[in-house]
Amino acid sequence: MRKFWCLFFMFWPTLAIAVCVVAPTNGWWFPSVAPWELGQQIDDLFNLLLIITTVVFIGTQVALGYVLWKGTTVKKGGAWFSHGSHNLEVIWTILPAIILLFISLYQMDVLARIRVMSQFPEQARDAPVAEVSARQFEWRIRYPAPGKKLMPQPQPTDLYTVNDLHVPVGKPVMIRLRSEDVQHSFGLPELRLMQDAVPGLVIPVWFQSNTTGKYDIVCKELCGWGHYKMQGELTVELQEEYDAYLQALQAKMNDDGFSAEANNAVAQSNEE
Ligand SMILES: [Cu+2]
Repeated sequence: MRKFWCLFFMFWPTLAIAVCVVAPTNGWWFPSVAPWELGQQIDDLFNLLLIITTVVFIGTQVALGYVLWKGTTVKKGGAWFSHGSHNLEVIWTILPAIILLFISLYQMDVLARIRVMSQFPEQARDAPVAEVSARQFEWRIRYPAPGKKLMPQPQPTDLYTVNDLHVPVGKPVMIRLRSEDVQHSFGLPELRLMQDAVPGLVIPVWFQSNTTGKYDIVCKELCGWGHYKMQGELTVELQEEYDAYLQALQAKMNDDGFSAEANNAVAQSNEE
């Protein structure tokens, strides 16, 4: 019976590792990374952390399995006790400390490029393409009118969409991320990007896609009952298509009688 329990407890970590090994080839892994340098670097960082944790996981599970198996052969009354090993404790304190220190230093450069605004590409920093406001349960998007700059405060000429973000291909773009109610998280899985949207803060986020196409925008923070349906679409298109899109959006809003007053009303309700 003791052998059964030993095998039972060892079965689960073995199964977990087996699933992880076959996952990438079965499409149970991340979507493939969009072609941009920082996305690839984030992916590489993730893989490095995965390798480190996998090695540690296998090591500890093998040690656990060894101890369990040894325990199955102990005769009644034959158990031995240990008061621990000073040397072992020093090793398993210092070794993780060194690994954690290495990780924290190693990832600093990539983290700074994503998070620190002074490290953003100048082109993106100077001209945010849109303001994305998360709210239960949608992404509200405010663009400046064609040829205008996005201002911190909503302008009468601004253009609005919901769950539909367009950006030009091949150049760094920046959005201003806000939340109108609770905490959300703006996620672009294919670009390996994730940023919390925090009420009361305007957080700059930059990214770049070097191929045209459509990507998912998902909420990565449980934000209420409708969290699951908080999905948008990122369309990366040629500069001409992007310009035409904004023109068409402007024409549509004019046709719909989406006047400056109405715009202001939306803007004000956004502010509340
Ligand atoms: Cu959300």
